[in-house]
Amino acid sequence: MKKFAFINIPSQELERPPAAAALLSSIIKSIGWDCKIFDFNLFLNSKVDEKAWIELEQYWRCKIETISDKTRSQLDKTFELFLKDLKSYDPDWMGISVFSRFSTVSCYELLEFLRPRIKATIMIGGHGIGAWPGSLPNVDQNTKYKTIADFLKEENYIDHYIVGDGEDTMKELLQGNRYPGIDGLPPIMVKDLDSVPLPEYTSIEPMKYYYTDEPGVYITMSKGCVRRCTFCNVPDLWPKFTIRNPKLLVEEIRKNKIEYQVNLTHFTDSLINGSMKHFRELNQNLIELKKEQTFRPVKYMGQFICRTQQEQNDKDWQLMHKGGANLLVTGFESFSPRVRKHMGKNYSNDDIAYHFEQSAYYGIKNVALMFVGYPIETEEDHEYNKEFLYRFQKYAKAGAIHMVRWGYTGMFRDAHKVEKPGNVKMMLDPDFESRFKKLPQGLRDIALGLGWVNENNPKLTLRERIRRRIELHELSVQLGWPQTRSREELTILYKIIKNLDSNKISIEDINELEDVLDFH
Ligand code: B12
Ligand code: SF4
Repeated sequence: MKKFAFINIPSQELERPPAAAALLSSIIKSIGWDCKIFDFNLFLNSKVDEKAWIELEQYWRCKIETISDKTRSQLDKTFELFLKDLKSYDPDWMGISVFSRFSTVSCYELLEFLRPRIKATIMIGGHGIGAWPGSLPNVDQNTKYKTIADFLKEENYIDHYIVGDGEDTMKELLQGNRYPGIDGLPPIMVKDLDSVPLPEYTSIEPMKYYYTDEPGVYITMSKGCVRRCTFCNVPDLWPKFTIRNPKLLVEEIRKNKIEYQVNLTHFTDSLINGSMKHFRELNQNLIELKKEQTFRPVKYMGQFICRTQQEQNDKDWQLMHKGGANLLVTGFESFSPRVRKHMGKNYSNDDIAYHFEQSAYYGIKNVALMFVGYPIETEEDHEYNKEFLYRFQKYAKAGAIHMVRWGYTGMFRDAHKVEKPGNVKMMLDPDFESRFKKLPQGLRDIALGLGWVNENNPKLTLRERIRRRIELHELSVQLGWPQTRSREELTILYKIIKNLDSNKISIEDINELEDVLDFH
């Protein structure tokens, strides 16, 4: 029997087991192979001291270019121990999961160590493999290759890479077939989510992870989105909305409770209520499951879209409550109907009020995602956002709004997506361009993403966007709204605004930008 070592690497949260490892290992087993998961992220955490861990986290995130000798020695020792474990398994193939672009440095380091020491055929996959290789340590301004994956393949660190969804593609590659997504072929989405086997956590039990309240797992109900908002990359990653049969989902939730004592499901979906029909069915099936005493504590959280009152009613909220809805991460984005319409969101302010009213009634918490400085946003639109804070303050105080995030102060990598004839024509401030010349490309793109002006709304300069962001922050604090991760973002914005007059924004000022502006 062929053996596959599936390796999970930093940087990833240690709150729950890695979803890709649990899912793809199960798929590998379904074709008759043996598969063992090696969570190098957790392994490393158990082997190095706290100081080294913190330094390494910075290193993985490209914040520092080298690590201290002490940390290096701990890392090298851990690599040796990890190699021992791997060798005792003696895999024919190895797969490394590169979760995001913050996993590329660790991927490169691990491969540099493992490649000469192990015979197995190596593949990589995950969202991070499309990142630019210039940010890797000791890879000088590597403009020859477009992505980390190309670089690693051409320089013989790996044998194969898979772009996009891994469910079908990995199986095809292991069976020796050519298939979209493999080694540079344009990818396609997973064909049928219902035929994918259920994930397994046998060697990565949820209890082993550093959960905040209680152990949980990630579950994918759907991929893609039913909308195409101007600022969002989800429709680019998954062009078609595809969803799993609710019965199978509940089977997975049941299995996770019985086998791993897990009550909490964290859906990875861009929106869990993308199809109202499926969502109702899911809740109905969960209500059935929860009739049995053991499953009563089962609950879920996930990203949500605000729906109009024509699309839902009180009964839907009751169903959600009974089905175990616990926390909804909801992108309301703006309280200005005009701004929302431009974004591609069609609910009204009354619909938002209804959403909060129902949430509060049924004890369902919300994280409200809001957007400051959208390209067509005027002073009047900004006033609407302030009104949002006054109008729904009672829900924030009562806990129905668990947190608000005033984020994304206007970063557009793909400016043409928000451009609409007549009201948006994006321009890059040329001065920013020259100022950011020396930054690594990945960071430069992000920094430049800040420097836009909409020719048709010229008053909305970077300075004005930052002013609005800070005003909303101050008002949120004054009204007692709990907020998410704002300290780092505001520190950067503050540094930028401080230096805007002298036009001396330096790399140090915006070094942490990537961490704070591109969250979701
Ligand atoms: C849950 C989640 C989080 C959680 C938990 C992350 C964790 N486990 O540590 C939180 C909120 C903490 C988070 C943080 C971040 N996230 Co996040 N996150 C997600 C989300 C919603 C689900 C991920 C998931 O578990 N999916 C389910 C599993 C099964 O899928 P998967 O891991 O993507 O794996 C699939 C493929 O990638 C591939 N694959 C994966 N590994 C392998 C390995 C091999 C060998 C092969 C062949 C294939 C393969 O096959 C799998 C099945 O299709 C995704 C969006 C999404 N819907 O996928 C974003 C997403 C992955 N996150 C993203 C980003 C940018 C981040 C952050 C960098 C944000 C930030 N600025 O801080 C951080 C980075 C994480 C870190 N700690 O450093 C981006 C990644 C884009 C990119 N190219 O880098 C995504 C795609 C969101 C987006 N719309 O852009 N994230
Ligand atoms: S912002 Fe939300 S609703 Fe809009 S396309 Fe992205 S995931 Fe879908």
